[in-house]
Amino acid sequence: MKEEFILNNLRIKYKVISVKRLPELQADIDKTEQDGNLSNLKLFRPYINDFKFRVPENFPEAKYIVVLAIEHNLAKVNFHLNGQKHNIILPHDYHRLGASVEELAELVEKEIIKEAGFKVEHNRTMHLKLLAVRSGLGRYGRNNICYVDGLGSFLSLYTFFTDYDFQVDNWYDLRMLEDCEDCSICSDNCPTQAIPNIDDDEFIIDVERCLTLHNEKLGEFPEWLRSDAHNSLIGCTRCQQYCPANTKVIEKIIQLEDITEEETKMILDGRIEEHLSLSIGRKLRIFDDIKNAEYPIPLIKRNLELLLD
Ligand code: B12
Ligand code: SF4
Ligand code: SF4
Repeated sequence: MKEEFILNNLRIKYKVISVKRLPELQADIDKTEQDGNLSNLKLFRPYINDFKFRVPENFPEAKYIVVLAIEHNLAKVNFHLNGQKHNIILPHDYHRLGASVEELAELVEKEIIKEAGFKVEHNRTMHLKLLAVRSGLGRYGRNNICYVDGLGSFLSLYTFFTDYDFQVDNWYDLRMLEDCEDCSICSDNCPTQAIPNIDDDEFIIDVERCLTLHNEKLGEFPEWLRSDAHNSLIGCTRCQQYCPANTKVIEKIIQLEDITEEETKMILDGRIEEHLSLSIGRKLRIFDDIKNAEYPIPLIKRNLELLLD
């Protein structure tokens, strides 16, 4: 079975996993919780509170889950200020993927299922890395991120339930990348020491220390967080940037449209002018609507100031 496609110039790989495996997937998470490895921090819990490995209530006939890994590369953007150009990284998870959920659903229907009459429904309430690793699509890196052969870690994961019966039983151990065995580059480069040391028998990062948890939301930074830890407009790239398993994909950078002097000044002055804000949101590919922006201008202002300092 062909398990790789190109859509809108993006490489896509997939695997399927039977819904019969859902209780075992939930048991993985329950065990992580029981072992005390799932942080209770108020800032973290809302990300996963609604997650549950189960068949959706409105789709009881679902038989399989299709797990897609879609190429999603790092982006860079120039902010112009006082005659200077500041080239800043916007990690892959923050700028919009070059394919919509509808296009991905269509790919599942037409290229993967290939038979008419089956339902395909996107799901947002499951732990995606675990699904990808258990289905055999990817493996965990020491940095706790999922790697897929040929895509490295610069990818986004999507899942769709379907009532089509693939008649396969994919189920793999929780595997770590072979490259990680004698490597500690991500742990050495993590600016907040969130990644377990090579000698630790641990595979889950200390999410409370992960810079991303703190800088992708508006709010106060914890006192221990040094301002020089910040390296990207939102999130952090340090544990993927120098990873040997990313050598082939790290150079595939998307250059976004420059943010002009006028736009940079508007951000830094803390003003919100609708037309400039919209233009910034579109250039960064992070929002089209300033009222419902997940990463609004005040968040960009706070993070940009830290980087320019
Ligand atoms: C919550 C969340 C966060 C939190 C917590 C991160 C974390 N490590 O869990 C914060 C805000 C910190 C975060 C940060 C980032 N995130 Co995030 N995040 C999520 C989210 C919503 C849920 C993740 C989750 O379920 N965590 C709970 C933990 C317990 O799950 P787990 O990591 O799979 O844990 C398993 C392993 O540890 C394993 N395990 C146990 N024992 C053993 C033994 C061995 C040998 C092995 C190998 C494994 C193993 O068991 C655990 C489960 O039982 C997903 C989207 C989704 N719906 O899944 C995106 C997601 C994981 N994030 C993503 C990204 C890109 C990032 C960032 C890179 C963004 C950035 N550039 O800054 C960083 C990376 C930080 C890092 N090093 O992990 C992508 C990852 C893509 C990929 N290639 O894996 C996802 C899938 C979103 C997407 N759109 O595709 N994220
Ligand atoms: S930097 Fe090294 S240890 Fe970390 S994920 Fe990459 S290969 Fe594994
Ligand atoms: S995203 Fe940054 S802070 Fe979080 S684990 Fe990776 S290197 Fe550390």
